[in-house]
Amino acid sequence: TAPRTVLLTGAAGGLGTLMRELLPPHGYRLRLFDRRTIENTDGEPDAITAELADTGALREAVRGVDAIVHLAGISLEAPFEKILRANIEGTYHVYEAAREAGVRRIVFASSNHAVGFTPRPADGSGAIPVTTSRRPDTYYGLSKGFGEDLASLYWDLHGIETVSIRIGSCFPRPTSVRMLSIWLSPADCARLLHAALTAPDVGHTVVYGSSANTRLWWDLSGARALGYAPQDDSEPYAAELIAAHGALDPDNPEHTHLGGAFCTDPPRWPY
Ligand code: NAI
Ligand code: 15L
Repeated sequence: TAPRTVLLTGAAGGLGTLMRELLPPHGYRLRLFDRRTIENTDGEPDAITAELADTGALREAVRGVDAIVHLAGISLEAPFEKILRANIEGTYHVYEAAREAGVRRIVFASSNHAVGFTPRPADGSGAIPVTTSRRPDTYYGLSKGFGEDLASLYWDLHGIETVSIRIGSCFPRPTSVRMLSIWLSPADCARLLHAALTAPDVGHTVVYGSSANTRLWWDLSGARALGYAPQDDSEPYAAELIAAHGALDPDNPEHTHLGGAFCTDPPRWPY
């Protein structure tokens, strides 16, 4: 069958850059969207440089696509007004463009920070359910809760299906002890996006996004139910990271909640 055409917003970002490599082998042709110029688009002429606030550009971007993977937005803490424009209004514009164009499936990059003030469970317990109450740790996390609810509304009202993935930490390798529990390897991220794009009848489904980590903090069964079969585990990095940084310390506020430092001194969006 022909590759499905997917609009990838946030394509110039860290995750977007990784997914540009890792999604096409699963059978996708990507159209790219970002406010920043997307580098090295030789084989991918289908790249649009625009703000999410540019509804005309978004309307063009969604035309003819089968689905949207919505990664664009502020990915760290920022003043409320900036979060409002990029993440809250921006995500609304994406859903409106999808509705107008008849796009039936969106994958929304939610975040662990939607529930970041949830106390950290025991390593490996997988104890945090997807139904746990929202406990955002930042305006950033709050905006991700908004995105999940917007997805729910557009399913109930307009029949647009969404998988909201509360991503842990998706980077080429884990770089902190906390990440041993919530790491999502880039290859597993592509597997999870593929599952979220192809699973039937998802309505609006919220799942956690991580690899099959030995020290897992949350319940991965929702993601697995979509057909996701993670292949990676952060455990091979554990000894080195614990030697460098020390084990999780129950007296360190950065280590007592799922959101880590976002609960105490969140990293700030630099732009
Ligand atoms: P990133 O900050 O590297 O990339 C975000 C991209 O969105 C940037 O290229 C930026 O230019 C673009 N963008 C921001 N505001 C925009 C706007 N108003 N209009 C158009 N483009 C805009 O972030 P990263 O790490 O690639 O994350 C991608 C998505 O996944 C974000 O939504 C983030 O919140 C979410 N996420 C990422 C996690 C991770 O571990 N990388 C963890 C949890 C969630
Ligand atoms: C996120 O939501 C951020 O976008 C990402 O940069 C990481 O900080 C990640 O969470 C995390 O919690 O490690």
